[in-house]
Amino acid sequence: MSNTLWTVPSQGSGKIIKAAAVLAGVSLEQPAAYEHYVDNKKPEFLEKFPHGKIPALEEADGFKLFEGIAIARYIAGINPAAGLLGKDLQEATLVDQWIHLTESEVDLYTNLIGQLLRGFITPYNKPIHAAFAERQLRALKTLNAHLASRTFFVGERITLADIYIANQILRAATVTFDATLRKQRPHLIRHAETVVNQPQFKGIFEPVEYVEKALTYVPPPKEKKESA
Ligand SMILES: N[C@@H](CCC(=O)N[C@@H](CS)C(=O)NCC(=O)O)C(=O)O
Repeated sequence: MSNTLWTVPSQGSGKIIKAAAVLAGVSLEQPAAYEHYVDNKKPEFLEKFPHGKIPALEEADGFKLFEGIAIARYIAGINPAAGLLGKDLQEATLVDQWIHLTESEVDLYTNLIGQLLRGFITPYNKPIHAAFAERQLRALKTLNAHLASRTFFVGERITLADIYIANQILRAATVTFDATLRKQRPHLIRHAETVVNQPQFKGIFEPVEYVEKALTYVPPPKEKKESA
């Protein structure tokens, strides 16, 4: 089966899909040529993927899919023997549970805080920033506590939950999840490093720069008033 995956090397969801594909034994090809923010706006791309975003997947039989988690779950399910969705329906649902918690209560806030800090959401609002950070911390606490007595999130083998969560924890560690917080929740980094450093994932996850202190807002320099 030939699958084409549209992504870019820096895209987290693309890395998660590629890692799942490696463990599931599914081969993924790149599109012949793809320029992000150009080709995804073209009618031929929109005809296949109407939301106009990557990652996006097309199989040889014409089956098409977009949304990173949906693609990752599909790829992970192609080869049930790989165990990426657990061994039964209960484990598959636990995989979903941990992914969903991380998506909606860790990654969402890494994104929103990142957008506040970069001035993409204006005006900057300190109490909102603090509320987002607090909500994320609550989820990080839950995830960390679950790992205190386990190597992996569900069962005894790597599942899609581990791949997804490892990537999002490392991403948070570049914005909000700073040295003090990491020390208080040590299982998360131990787990994330274990997952991304699996020899099969070589070349997919690159090292990230952990922040020492959570990033803070730096107001843009005031424009000088022109003298009359
Ligand atoms: N909900 C989507 C979001 C994907 C997404 O935001 N992709 C960005 C990556 S930069 C994109 O393709 N943006 C292109 C655009 O907005 O035109 C998912 O989880 O896969």
